[in-house]
Amino acid sequence: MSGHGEGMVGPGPLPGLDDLAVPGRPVLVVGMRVTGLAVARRLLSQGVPVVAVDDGPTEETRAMAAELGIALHEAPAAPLLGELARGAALAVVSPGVPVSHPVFGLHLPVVSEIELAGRAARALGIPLVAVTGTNGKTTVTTLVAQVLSASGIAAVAAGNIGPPLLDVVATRPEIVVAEVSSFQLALSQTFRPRVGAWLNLAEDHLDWHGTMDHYTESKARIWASQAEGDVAVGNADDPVVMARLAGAPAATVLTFGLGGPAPGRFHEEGGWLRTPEGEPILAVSELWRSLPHDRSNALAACAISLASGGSLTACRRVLRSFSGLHHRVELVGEAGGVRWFDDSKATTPASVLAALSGFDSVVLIAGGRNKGLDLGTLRAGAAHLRAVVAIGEAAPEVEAALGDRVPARRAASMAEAVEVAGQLSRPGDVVLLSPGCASFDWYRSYAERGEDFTREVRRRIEIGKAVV
Ligand code: UMA
Ligand code: ADP
Repeated sequence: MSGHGEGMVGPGPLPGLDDLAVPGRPVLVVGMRVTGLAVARRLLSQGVPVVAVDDGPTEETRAMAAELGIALHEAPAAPLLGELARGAALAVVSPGVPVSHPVFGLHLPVVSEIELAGRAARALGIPLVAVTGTNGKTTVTTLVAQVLSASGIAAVAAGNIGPPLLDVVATRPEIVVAEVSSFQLALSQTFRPRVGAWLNLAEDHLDWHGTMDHYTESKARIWASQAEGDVAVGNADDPVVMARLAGAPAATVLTFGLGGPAPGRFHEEGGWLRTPEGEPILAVSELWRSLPHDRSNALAACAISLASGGSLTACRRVLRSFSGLHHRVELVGEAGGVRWFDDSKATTPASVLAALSGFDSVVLIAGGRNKGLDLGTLRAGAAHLRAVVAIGEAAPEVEAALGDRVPARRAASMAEAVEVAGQLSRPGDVVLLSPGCASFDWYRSYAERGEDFTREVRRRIEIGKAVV
């Protein structure tokens, strides 16, 4: 079967996948976008037949399946799916396929792509550093990859952050820093990072997981297969993470937290980020920004990087030069004494509250597609608000959460939201797009939502300048 998708699959067959395959029987790949295509290409290149299922294919999906020469079953009804499952050795499902999908319960082993990637990495001796948590994964993963690179270790960031882990492992890098989501962990069996970090836990993705218990158990899988020689890193300020860390099987446990020194804890003291031994890493004032979650993320990145072979000098250099990621409390512009921030990546109430904690008087633009979360928790940030502009499908929930505390207005488009927020703001205020919800009601991604906001804000600022 070689020849399919050549040039995108890395050099040579990957070891470590044989245990999962049954000669002559296909693997059922469910979901054919970024993850599914990577899995299909990899398996085909190794001579494993693939049958694909996608419940919402696009023209591109169809074209890719045709190019790979595989059968694509579009939203198969239960009998056909059952028949495909009976013939298959295994199903590999994409992260977006929820546990309520009928592929579960068909007496067919079901795994995620990181399970395949983890097996291959182990067989190749490529160390995996994995980062999970409700919020801060991408920021910390980016920082760790940068610190390792600055330490002279050729590290590659992969996983939920963008490039599928399987694709990256296939290029045989020196080390991989993997951002792993609860979806990916939920269907892992033997995934064993050399260094595994769990940053925090708050309500998220309940539309996928069904219950908070299932979400928590999925996250806890980051540590479940660790053993001798591995390092577990957890957040000392998060009681659920700490409770799970107490039972983690890793030989070495490190923590990070803002609550002062303790054995094995990267901490803050006297205005400095410090190692567990009290050695100064960096003054908090030298960070790109110093909201509590920024300091926590910086400490986490140091703990993970040093446990993965990075140097303290590189931690200092990277933390000094880092300026934050796009769409995460990013300053878009300032006009008339009002600063406008894009925090479109805030898709949970917890991340909205983290952003609000940095400002005194905010006009908040919030709403979108709720992921099954209690938006009532936004009330904890009411003291920081001047007003709220509710958008998208969850607008009534945002109004119900905050409408009795602060003025609330509804907007039917981003342009209107920006206009209304401008009217409600006063000099010295911040206007913050921090939706606490997914973007899929109006957009294809949080990035598209952030770009739309940025465009509207810039337009408004330009018009303001022209009027003056
Ligand atoms: N599909 C089905 N049946 C379903 C659900 C989806 O067939 O029941 C199909 C869709 O029609 C589509 C495909 O599955 O064709 C989409 O699969 P997917 O949603 O898993 O998306 P991928 O393109 O494979 O991207 C995934 C991650 N997406 C999700 O977790 C939802 C990407 O994370 C990740 O970057 C990528 O793999 C590579 O690892 C995105 C994300 O939103 C950024 N992640 C969540 C988050 O960060 O909050 C966890
Ligand atoms: P993730 O990859 O887990 O979604 P990101 O680094 O992309 O995390 O940040 C997503 C959102 O969460 C942004 O709004 C960001 O400001 C916020 N955030 C980042 N780190 C934390 C943290 N440690 N606690 C709470 N919120 C955070």
